[in-house]
Amino acid sequence: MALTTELYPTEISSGSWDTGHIQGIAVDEKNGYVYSSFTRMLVKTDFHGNVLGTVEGFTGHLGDVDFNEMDGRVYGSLEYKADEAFYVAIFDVDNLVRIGMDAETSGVVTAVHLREVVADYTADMDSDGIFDGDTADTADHRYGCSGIDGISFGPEFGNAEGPQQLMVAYGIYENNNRDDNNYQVILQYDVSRWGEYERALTQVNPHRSGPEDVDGKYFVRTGNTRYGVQNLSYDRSSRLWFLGVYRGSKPGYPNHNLYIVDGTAQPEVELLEGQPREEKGLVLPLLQEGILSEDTGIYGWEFKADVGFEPLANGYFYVARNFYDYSSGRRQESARLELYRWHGVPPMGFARVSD
Ligand SMILES: [Ca+2]
Ligand SMILES: [Ca+2]
Ligand SMILES: [Ca+2]
Repeated sequence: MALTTELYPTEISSGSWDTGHIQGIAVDEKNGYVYSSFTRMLVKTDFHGNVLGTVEGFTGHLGDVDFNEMDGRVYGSLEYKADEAFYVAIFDVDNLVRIGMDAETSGVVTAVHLREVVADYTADMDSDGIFDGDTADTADHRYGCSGIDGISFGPEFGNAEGPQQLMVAYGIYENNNRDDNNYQVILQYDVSRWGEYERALTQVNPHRSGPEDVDGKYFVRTGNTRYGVQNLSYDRSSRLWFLGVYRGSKPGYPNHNLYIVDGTAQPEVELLEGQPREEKGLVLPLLQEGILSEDTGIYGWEFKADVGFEPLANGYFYVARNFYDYSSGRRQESARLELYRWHGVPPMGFARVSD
């Protein structure tokens, strides 16, 4: 059932599940579906929280998700760090019609491998001949890359009228002892050419079918965070990109939990600060609004946007609030989506919409 903005429920239950915590949400407004990633499963509900189906059996980490209005499918970031395999998982959600569908054998999921992420994740930055693997306590991982999480469709940066692209943000390890991890990193892909790469998910023997190169790579200077951009979202009405993060702890930085990029602002080629070798990159300026840290020039906001954050029409947003549900006698991961409206006044920028 399609909804008008007057009919958005002010709360939607995501259900309670034996899995990891909620990681991201995607909304198909036209058909009235909500998709929630719970780390090892994808849940499909309607706007009343009725569960319509699940995809289960992911052995990796399913992160943030977004709905592609062009092809009617859901795209999510999917990591297998031990295998050094990083994917965009693509869900054929029209066929997601029952609970307990299998990630590999149901035919609902295909995956496209992202070579660029492997190169940065596995970079031996101190050139000691050893890649230290999945740990934050190392000089390895270019830019501090821990993998991928935030994902969103939207126009190319600085070209808000342009065709939609898929943007995938890096996870970045929290490490206060290095200077090359103060940028968020966002990869751009034109998925209209991805048909040739899509393969079924093969988790025991991860396939490597995917584009050789990115279609864009951008840097946003926020200071270090804990695991980078958790939720990435583009809001058409404001033309803003929202980067929800787990707060970092690096001294000298403001360490906010939300940063915003103006989708109309032009990226500029700049020397990237703090890199071990001189390196230039396309840097995106932060929106020059919010809470300014005078020392660093970094603008940020204070709003939890890290486990599910999705722009709707006309300035409305659903934001996930995660909690444990003990009602079954055991601890289950649960969440509810709360309706907010963007007003742009710091520190939060948002007001709760209630009945
Ligand atoms: Ca090393
Ligand atoms: Ca996450
Ligand atoms: Ca997203």
